[in-house]
Amino acid sequence: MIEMKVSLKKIKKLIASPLNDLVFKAQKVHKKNFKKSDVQLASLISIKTGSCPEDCKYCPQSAHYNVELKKENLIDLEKVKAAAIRAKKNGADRFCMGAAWKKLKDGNDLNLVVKMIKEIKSLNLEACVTLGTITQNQAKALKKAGLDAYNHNIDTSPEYYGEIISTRNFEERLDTIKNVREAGISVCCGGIIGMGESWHDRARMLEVIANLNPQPESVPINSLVPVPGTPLGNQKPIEPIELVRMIATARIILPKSRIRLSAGRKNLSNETQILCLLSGANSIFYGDSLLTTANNDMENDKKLISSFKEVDEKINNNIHL
Ligand code: SAM
Ligand code: DTB
Ligand code: SF4
Repeated sequence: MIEMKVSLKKIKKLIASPLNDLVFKAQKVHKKNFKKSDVQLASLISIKTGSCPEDCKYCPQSAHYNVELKKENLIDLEKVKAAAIRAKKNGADRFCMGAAWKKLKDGNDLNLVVKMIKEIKSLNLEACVTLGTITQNQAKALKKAGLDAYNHNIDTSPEYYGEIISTRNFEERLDTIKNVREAGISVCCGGIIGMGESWHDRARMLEVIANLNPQPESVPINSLVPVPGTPLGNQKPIEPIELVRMIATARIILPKSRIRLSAGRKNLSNETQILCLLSGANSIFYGDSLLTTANNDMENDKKLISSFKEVDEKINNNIHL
């Protein structure tokens, strides 16, 4: 297979193109690659909360900052099972478990996570975990348990990475992604906007993601949730259209990936969210909370998805004319 490189120049040209051209292009790519109005609902649970040794400046779970947070050791299987059953009843398709670890430990932690994955799979949900750095053998064990996807974000550009995290480097992130891929688990890899990065950094982040070979099946685009007590707690929110530009560009250069409109939806109007879905996002995090912060109301989300489907149908059938 010939590897097609997505160039930084192309990405920058897309991101900066007139909004209607960008969104139109993204819609064409989207319609070619996905069934219309297919929006996956992914629910999240934090299985181990806070006291993380890493110093990610955006993260309320880092032990380096003074954040009001209920810390919790690895929770038990029954709690996960109950949450997954609830998520399924509420209509979720995918269940993602996150742990505030630098790396996964063999023994009790790995064994319990394996049991959790089996439980999720027995409910016929897609299973995703995000547990920090993992080794080749751990990736194999997670795959054997039935894990569908592993989330490991690069978060920002390689150049800006050091401004945001000092306790690990960018290359280590790529190593774990490689271990996940080689074990046959699908890759979920995205990042965050709104951390003070430039448009160059945003384009570079997309460049790295789009040139993973094969491309990640799933790409979460998070907007920073500024949490008081973290170094980015006072960060100014992004303009909603900046997010639309990121999503539409991601859709074009990652034509077959599921682009996830992720953290930060609480600050977005319904209209902005619909515009994100029309620009190529085809998943949201769904449920009362993200990992440690609040998420949008589920009833409102159900209404949002049905208004999106309505608008999308109209566009498909040209009855808006
Ligand atoms: N500890 C593991 C790791 O960092 O890979 C897994 C959990 S970590 C919380 C998962 C992802 O959540 C991060 O990579 C980051 O992209 C996102 N995240 C964390 N805090 C956030 C915030 N305040 N706003 C937006 N995204 C955030
Ligand atoms: C991802 O990219 N975003 C989700 C999921 N992967 C694990 C996490 C968002 C966390 C937002 C802050 C919080 O709730 O702690
Ligand atoms: Fe720890 Fe992950 Fe938060 Fe970084 S993003 S502090 S690694 S939980």
